[in-house]
Amino acid sequence: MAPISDDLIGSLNHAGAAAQAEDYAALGRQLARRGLSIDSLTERAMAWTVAVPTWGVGTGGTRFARFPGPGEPRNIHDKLEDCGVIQQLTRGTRTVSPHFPWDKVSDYNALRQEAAQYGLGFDAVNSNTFQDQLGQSLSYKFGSLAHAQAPTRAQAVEHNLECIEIGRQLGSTALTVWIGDGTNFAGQQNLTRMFENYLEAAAQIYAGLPADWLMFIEHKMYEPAFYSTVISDWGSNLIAAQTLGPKAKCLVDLGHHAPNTNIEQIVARLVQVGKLAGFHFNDSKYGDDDLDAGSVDPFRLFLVFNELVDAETRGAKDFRPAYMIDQSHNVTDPIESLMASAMEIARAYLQASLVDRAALAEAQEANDVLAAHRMLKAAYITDVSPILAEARMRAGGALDPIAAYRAAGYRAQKTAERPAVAGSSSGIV
Ligand SMILES: [Mn+2]
Repeated sequence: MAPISDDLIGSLNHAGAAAQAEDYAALGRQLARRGLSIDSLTERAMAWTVAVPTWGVGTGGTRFARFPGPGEPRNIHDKLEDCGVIQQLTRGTRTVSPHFPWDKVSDYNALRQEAAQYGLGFDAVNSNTFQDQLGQSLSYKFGSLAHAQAPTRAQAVEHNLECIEIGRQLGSTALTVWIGDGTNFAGQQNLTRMFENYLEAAAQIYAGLPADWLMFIEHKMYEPAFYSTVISDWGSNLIAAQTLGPKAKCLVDLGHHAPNTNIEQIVARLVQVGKLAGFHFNDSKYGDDDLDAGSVDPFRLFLVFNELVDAETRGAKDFRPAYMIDQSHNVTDPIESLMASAMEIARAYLQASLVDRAALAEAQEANDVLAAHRMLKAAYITDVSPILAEARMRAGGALDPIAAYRAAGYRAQKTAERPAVAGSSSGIV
């Protein structure tokens, strides 16, 4: 079940094939002079995948307003179709990350098969105790897992256990937990007791994890709480993960740190202690902006991947990070933004793969500062676009996914098929 015509993709690829072959050959010669095989890099690009969040295909919003886009997905079925387009054209987004209760259905086995028809599987499931649902008995206004009152904490634990059960049916093997719990006023709550409440409740979720599952804990500096947040930084996150046990790991969302924080160093630390769960990729200028990956600071994205590829190369212990996009698209077509972001993330991964790790270690050993730095820069400024395009084309995707998407007229078609509905949810965590 292909949302876009394969014939259209084929004819567009055919039109661009000669120029692609020329660019690929030229880059191949340049990389060969540097001792790198373009074919093995292309294979590496073809093996790469990053998960798309189901909420990312809808238009996001801010706390001021949401400006709905035309032909938005109305439910999980529409969302899977849109994620299917992203995978069909880019071939680098083979899983989706669902969010509950937003993506609830009555038959998860059927949903799993529906996703498989688009070539999609399910990544980590996300719980939601940061808003109240219709008919919910206790409110999360003053918190969920860290709430002052035990019945509210128990309700939040129960929801997470339900998410695990749904995820099990979908073939997922991880639960991502982000809570908005915190305070807006000094004195509102006891800072220590809140964290103790969280740890006790999280331990009950942890106890419900199947043997092969992981629990991803996501920290975020502030928002919706603005005075204190329970899991505000990687320190609190690491304490929680270490307290809970080996199946709990720390998820890094690139927008959830103070401005100018050295995120790549946090990544290195978490890798070193075997506690890196994975990523929520996006970009940021000031805070949790959820801008498109690589759109503000592509060099930082590269430096994060430099740590990841370094860890992969040296076979770091317990290193199998889950990669996911977490963005809010307010002024672009979400499908275009997600395709562009997936390609930027793959680009950073590939650029980091160009670094000669042995030569870099030698320069570091000799304290040859500029040589070491220039090795990173040489990798970063290499335009690997022809490799990414080749990988897409060989896997049956589009040479230029955004051009193919526009030529297919998918959005206009969906605008006719999907009348707008009021109150559709969008996520910003
Ligand atoms: Mn996130």
